[in-house]
Amino acid sequence: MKLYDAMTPNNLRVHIFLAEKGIEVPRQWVDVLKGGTRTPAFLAINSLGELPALELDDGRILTESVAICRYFEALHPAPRLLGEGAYGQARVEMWNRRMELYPFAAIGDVAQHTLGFFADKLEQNPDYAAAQMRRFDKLWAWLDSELSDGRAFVAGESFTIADITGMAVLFVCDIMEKALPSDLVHAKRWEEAMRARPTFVERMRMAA
Ligand SMILES: N[C@@H](CCC(=O)N[C@@H](CS)C(=O)NCC(=O)O)C(=O)O
Repeated sequence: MKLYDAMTPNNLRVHIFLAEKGIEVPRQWVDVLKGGTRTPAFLAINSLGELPALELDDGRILTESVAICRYFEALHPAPRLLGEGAYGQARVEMWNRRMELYPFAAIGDVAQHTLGFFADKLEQNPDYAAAQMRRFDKLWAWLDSELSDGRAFVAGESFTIADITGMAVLFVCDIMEKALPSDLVHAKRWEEAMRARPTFVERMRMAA
């Protein structure tokens, strides 16, 4: 088994997922900034030219960070990061989708429409980037209001993949030098807890 890896926001999701479960997987580092995801050899692994990708021992490939996480959850169920039981699993899915489709996608669009690295990948639009940043600010306030019920984690009282997707949001905010508002006390409480979590601290140390 081999994980095609780099210190990108989506790889961070898989890193944290594996680290929380204590799973070690051989990695092949891909130099994203030098175009390592855009070579014919890598496009044969993932035709979208994106990380992460997981190659199984028999050569089968899985891409999409959540699909890769789901594969490891099935192999190593404890601790459960995708929820437990019919309601629990659906609730974690709901919250992971919400975190992915709203704050992560919004700040991701800001990055993609701003950073030179993406200039040849999509038509960058600075006005759209600014609008997505305003959208992100509203979504962070929405998350704050959701967390005002005092729950410890995004999907409830245990740490799940929904928090991990939130950590990826924090990582992109750091890359974009976007400070999160300190007056949103519930979102701030959650943010501080995530930034103090050993698996996140370790990944940030590796990224530095
Ligand atoms: N939906 C995909 C998104 C993957 C993705 O956007 N990967 C980025 C890094 S966060 C990438 O590899 N970009 C390389 C490139 O654009 O060349 C997933 O979750 O795996």
